[in-house]
Amino acid sequence: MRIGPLREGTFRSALHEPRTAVVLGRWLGAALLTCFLTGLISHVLQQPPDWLRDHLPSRPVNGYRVTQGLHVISGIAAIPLLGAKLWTVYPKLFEWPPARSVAHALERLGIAVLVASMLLELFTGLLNTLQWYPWPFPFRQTHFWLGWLATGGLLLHISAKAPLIGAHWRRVRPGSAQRRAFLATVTAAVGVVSVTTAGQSVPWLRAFVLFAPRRPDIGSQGLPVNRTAAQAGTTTVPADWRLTVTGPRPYELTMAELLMMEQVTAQLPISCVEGWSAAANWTGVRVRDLLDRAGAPPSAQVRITSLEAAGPYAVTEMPAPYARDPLTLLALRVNGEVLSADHGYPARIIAPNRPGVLQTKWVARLEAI
Ligand SMILES: Nc1nc2c(c(=O)[nH]1)N[C@H]1C(S)=C(S)[C@@H](COP(=O)(O)O)O[C@H]1N2
Ligand SMILES: [Mo]
Repeated sequence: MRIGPLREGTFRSALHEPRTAVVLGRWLGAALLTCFLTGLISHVLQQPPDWLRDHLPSRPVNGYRVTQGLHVISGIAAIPLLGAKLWTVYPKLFEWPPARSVAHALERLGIAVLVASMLLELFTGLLNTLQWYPWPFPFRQTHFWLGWLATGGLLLHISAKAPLIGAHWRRVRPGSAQRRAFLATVTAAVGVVSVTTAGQSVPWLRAFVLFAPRRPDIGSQGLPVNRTAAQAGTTTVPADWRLTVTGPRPYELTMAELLMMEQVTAQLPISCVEGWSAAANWTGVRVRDLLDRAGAPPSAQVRITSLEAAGPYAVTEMPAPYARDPLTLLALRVNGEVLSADHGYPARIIAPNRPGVLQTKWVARLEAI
């Protein structure tokens, strides 16, 4: 049976050893933990459980910009780290005998689940940053559950390996030149993929955005556009467009009437779940003022309906903490100009500390619920 890679002495590199695995594992663990926690934040903001809905924080204004930027950067940094970690340990795949005991067999099965879910998780996440969905399942739910599976598998793996990790946590002998070179190469790879991606959310790294799908300063009116008016079928807005606001005292407003209300300007970012973010100056009417005028109670949530006929973001819901925030606007202008069709003309929602997907464009209707 001991043929091919199963033969003794097939793997000669001195780097297939626990100290290298532990050093890489620490970095990888830190990246994955950051990625998991920031991913949970993103999930909760997009789909809050009922008990949390009224307690979501609308501040800090840039909160989601930071957490989602970190989510994408740490996920991308994890890719070369995982590659290096798997390379370090892959001779174990050909261990002989394949299972020494039931416990050993279970541990190997656990590692199979861990590696498979981790690879799929990072792969789906990476493709999502490119807005490419070549699979039949819904991205967000799959990414969420795979995240739990991978993190659970990781915790089991760490506890199973705790004695080995402990034994190699501190350096006992000076590291070999070969290991230093390997770790330096991995560090360089992580640095390059992180820095060339981070510029999509970190303004002072903008010059290095090579790998990121977006440059946050390129697009209509100086902002990127994720879904254009042409894609959404909203290039022509009906001439008799009116904003409908429902509540105890429903009403409609023309654009001229909206412009007669108090106009507020706020600097707020669009923070896309795919990792890019960009700040802009938005001017418009406070959502709070519109709801008060309809007699909605302070605890009311708002259902926002777009002119967009179909699409996952044609209708969104905004919990009360955002609706009451004085910075949450029904924006009519961006950076001093009337919104372009691609940025949501005639009106769009912009709220602090919110995922970009929920900043609804081409708004037609606000319902206090
Ligand atoms: N009606 C509607 N609004 C939408 C979307 C959409 O598909 N339909 N896309 C959202 C997404 S994913 C993001 S990141 C932001 C992008 O805003 P921008 O195109 O104005 O930069 O708009 C959001 N608003
Ligand atoms: Mo987005």
